Amino acid sequence: MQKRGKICVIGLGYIGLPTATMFAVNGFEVVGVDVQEKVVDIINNGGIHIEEPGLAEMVQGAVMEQNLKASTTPEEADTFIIAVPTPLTEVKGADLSYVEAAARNILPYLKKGDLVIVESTISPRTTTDVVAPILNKGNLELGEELYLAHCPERVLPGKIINELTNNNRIIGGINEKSALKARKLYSSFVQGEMYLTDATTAEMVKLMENTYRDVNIALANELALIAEEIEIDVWEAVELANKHPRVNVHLPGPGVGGHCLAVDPWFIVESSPELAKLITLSRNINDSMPEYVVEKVKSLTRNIEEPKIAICGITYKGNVDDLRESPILDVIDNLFKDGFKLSIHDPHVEDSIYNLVDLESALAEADLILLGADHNEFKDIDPELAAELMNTKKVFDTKNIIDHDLWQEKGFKTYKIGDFSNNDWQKKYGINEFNLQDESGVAEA
Ligand code: SAJ
Repeated sequence: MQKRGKICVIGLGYIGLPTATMFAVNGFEVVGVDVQEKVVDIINNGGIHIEEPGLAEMVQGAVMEQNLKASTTPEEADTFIIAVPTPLTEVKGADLSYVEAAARNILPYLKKGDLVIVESTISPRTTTDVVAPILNKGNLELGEELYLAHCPERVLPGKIINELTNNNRIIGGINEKSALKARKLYSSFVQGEMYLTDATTAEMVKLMENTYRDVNIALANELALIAEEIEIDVWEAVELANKHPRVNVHLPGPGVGGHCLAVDPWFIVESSPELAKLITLSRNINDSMPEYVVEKVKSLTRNIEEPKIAICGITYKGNVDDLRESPILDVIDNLFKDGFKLSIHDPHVEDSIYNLVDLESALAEADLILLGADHNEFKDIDPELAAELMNTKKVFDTKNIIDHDLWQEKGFKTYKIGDFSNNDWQKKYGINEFNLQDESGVAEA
């Protein structure tokens, strides 16, 4: 079959691999480039190294049909898509070194008429002030002979294939010709609307989307703590508030993780530190949630000698295998430092660092289950089985996923973030007074 063109995708991670695959199954010849040889080998053998529903079959098919291959070096192509990570620097700025390296690496392979697209999330003005100057070092006139656009990815891990197809897309060109060329490319599979703008606006749109969500989650977390103080259940209150047609309060949780919400707002703070007051405060509120969880765990186990905590779910959110910026990892580190015995279970993660065990081993002789991620599997944990295995029947459900009535019927004390009603220890002692003793002088759990 006649190919629609050749695409070279730099970076085969959570965004690069699904994007490369979508183009490959839609008529393009695609070479995906990654610095990790292991990743390249896995893909060339038709496998995948990340968890994403529907992706494995697509990669396998595309590799078998020879529409997709992986390599450690770029090749000549008509389009180059940069989808490498932009981590936080130590001072919470955007580390653009991978984007810069990718732009430098493709330079020798660029020819007249090619299009370069940056999909990585980048700080304001990176396309024009960082990427363009690198590409300008070649002998092609940018905007006339070589086209450049920023088309931020906006897909939700766990739903990437569907969202790549159906989401609206922002196309930010360094000039109109670049934007039009990029739109034509994505129209090969994107069914959502495509909105053309300039590159800097596109950069800011992407950052604004994740900042909007982060700020709203910070609000939900703040409201959760207030709910405990005024003795109501925040989950019920949020549900009722959201009955209003113009209100969408987000949900509280153990913190905000992932490589997007916990990172992107800092890029705005870095570029406008004096002005980004609310954004900074929200980041700090969300970053303080793991500490709150640790304090609660201490409080809930304070009269148990050498309590064992069964931590279920360590990913940054449910039904993914991604540990990046996961707030539960902070919780684990702190509980570990405080000398707690921990047994850790996560059916989505293969990792040697955390000594992961199966569910039953995790629950055996535990004094508290700490549910840290809303994996579907956890909704079905049988409280009777848990009761048989555990020493103390307590669950702290940070994502509010279990059926609390059912667990309570089976003799468990269940706890949520932002809920006063189940927290009988609080009724007695007041919300922030951890480690207090009851009238008899015996510390209560
Ligand atoms: N979370 C809450 N409360 C909520 C919603 C989420 O505490 O009400 C937490 C989650 O548990 C998780 C974190 O926030 O720790 C982030 O999860 P998420 O599902 O909100 O987002 P991500 O990081 O998986 O993906 C986001 C998406 N952005 C938006 O929805 C605006 C996605 O569309 C982006 O493509 C992605 O960031 C990205 O790559 O930037």
